Amino acid sequence: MRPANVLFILTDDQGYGDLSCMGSDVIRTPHIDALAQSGVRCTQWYSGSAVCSPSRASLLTGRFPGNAGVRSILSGHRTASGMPPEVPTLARMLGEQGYATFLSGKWHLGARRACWPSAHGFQRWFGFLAGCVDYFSHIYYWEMNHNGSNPIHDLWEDGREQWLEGRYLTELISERAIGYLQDAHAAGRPFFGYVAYNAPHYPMHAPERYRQRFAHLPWDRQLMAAMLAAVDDGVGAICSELERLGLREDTLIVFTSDNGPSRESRNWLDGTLDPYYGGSTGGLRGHKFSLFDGGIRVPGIVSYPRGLPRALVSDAVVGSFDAVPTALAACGLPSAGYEFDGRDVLPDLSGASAPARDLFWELGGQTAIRRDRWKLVLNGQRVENEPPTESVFLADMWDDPSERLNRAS
Ligand SMILES: [Ca+2]
Repeated sequence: MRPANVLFILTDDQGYGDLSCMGSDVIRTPHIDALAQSGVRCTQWYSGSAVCSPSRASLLTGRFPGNAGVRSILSGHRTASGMPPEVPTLARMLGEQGYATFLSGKWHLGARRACWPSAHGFQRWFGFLAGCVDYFSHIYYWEMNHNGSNPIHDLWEDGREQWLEGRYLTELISERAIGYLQDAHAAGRPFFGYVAYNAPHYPMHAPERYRQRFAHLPWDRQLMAAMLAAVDDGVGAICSELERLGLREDTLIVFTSDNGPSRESRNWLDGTLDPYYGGSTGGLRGHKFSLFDGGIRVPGIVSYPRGLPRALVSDAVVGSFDAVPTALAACGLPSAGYEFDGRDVLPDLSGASAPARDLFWELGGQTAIRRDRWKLVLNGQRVENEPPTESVFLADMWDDPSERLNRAS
């Protein structure tokens, strides 16, 4: 049997409700919906954190973020420290087994050279190192508005700065991902690809050709829908290329988001402080930055035609911390020797009943634990910079997935 390929496709600040197959009434994602039809769509998929860097560390290492050495959002200036290089990522694990490894998209796990993707096992990489860039100039403005530092150009390929001004970043990320998987195929090597779209993270930029598709929507939903349409086209192109190369059956694809939708007031990068409401949690409580489910329960799709059922909807409690051990299992490689908080969830996603376990999150002063039907949140905030709503909040997630009724009071 040919070795499995692995593809992680990550979006940024995409809410639980922001796919058409997750019930959105305005967003249209036919290619991602088709991906879900080709595998398992998870209704209780959790990210490792409610913000970018810790969530990405968890996805790439199979650990809860603190155990990967990343507990908070990392800075984006060129000397910013990042995830400790000694923490093994899936790129390093599979690279050591002869896999081609590549990243196309957002890194946000350290901008200094010692923390670059190449230091974490990615043999090829294209994209940017900070938390967000202008989608057309690829300049990181956020820190300029935040602490007065200069804007920083932030687009790279294999360690060399790339000047591709005017090209829409979402399309560039899709193009490079396809190029890298073509190169791996031409070299006769299995691959691990990490396609990390920064859409729909602010700044809210989308070319007119995508906005036109949603001209009937109010502007905030229009932009969200347009940015996700560009991602959806990219996912469709990647899947089509895998089909064309005869690789689709053998490729495990994990599609998810790094955290819930942003309601931050700095989305415009121009000094405007206007909370953005364009993303949807699908009715879950809280947003990005919150350890209520709106911040951490996100879209989750796992497609592996060779090893998983098709068109299955699963309510197994699983998440991004499971992606690495699951990928190793799909590749037929042992997990022994690695420290994981997640586990291989191929059995869970095939419909088998799995042993219960505790899931854990921490962010600033917030802590959360999910055990079976119960979820405990300590000092939970709904959005960034608001005081906690309650010091202790216990929810029955089976009866009350929106965390409305506090069973601890
Ligand atoms: Ca994010």
